[in-house]
Amino acid sequence: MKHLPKINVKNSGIIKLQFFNDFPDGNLIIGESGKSIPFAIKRFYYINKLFSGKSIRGKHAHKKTEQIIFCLNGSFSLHLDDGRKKQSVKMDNPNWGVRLGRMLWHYMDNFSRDCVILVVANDYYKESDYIRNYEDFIQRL
Ligand code: T46
Repeated sequence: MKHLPKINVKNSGIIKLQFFNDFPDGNLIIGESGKSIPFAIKRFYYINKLFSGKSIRGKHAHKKTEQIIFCLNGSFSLHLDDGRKKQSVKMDNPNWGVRLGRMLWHYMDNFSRDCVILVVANDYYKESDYIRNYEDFIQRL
């Protein structure tokens, strides 16, 4: 698999999916809970129509929720910060995702017009699980 980035921040990493490209009619990419996806999926959401080009999403960390973010189409930049190390990853391949583990500040920008993002999570939405202030995030580490 080419262009597989190395992740150096804590509570993250690359999640590789099973990939079949031997069909004449397109690709098939598979994730399974407890196998490539290291938790039981309780929720998923996708983000599309990022037309403005100047959008910034994220800018928060989660206290307990674990997620994996995928770029299903197009591309975007994912910025990760564990409080000590920072890393930016170009997301442009649906065959792999990035783990957004607990206490990992992250935001996304530089979206292509055709970008479609999928996120799978191990818990339901709870606003109380979000840390949306960076100083608060640093203090809680
Ligand atoms: C994350 C990044 C990658 C819900 O009601 N339920 C949900 O499951 C989600 C994800 C959001 N919401 C509400 C909360 C806000 O009122 O939708 C609104 C927009 O959410 P937010 O500003 O957090 O969206 P993003 O794109 O900045 O962040 C999202 C996820 O919220 C977050 O967990 O890690 O994508």
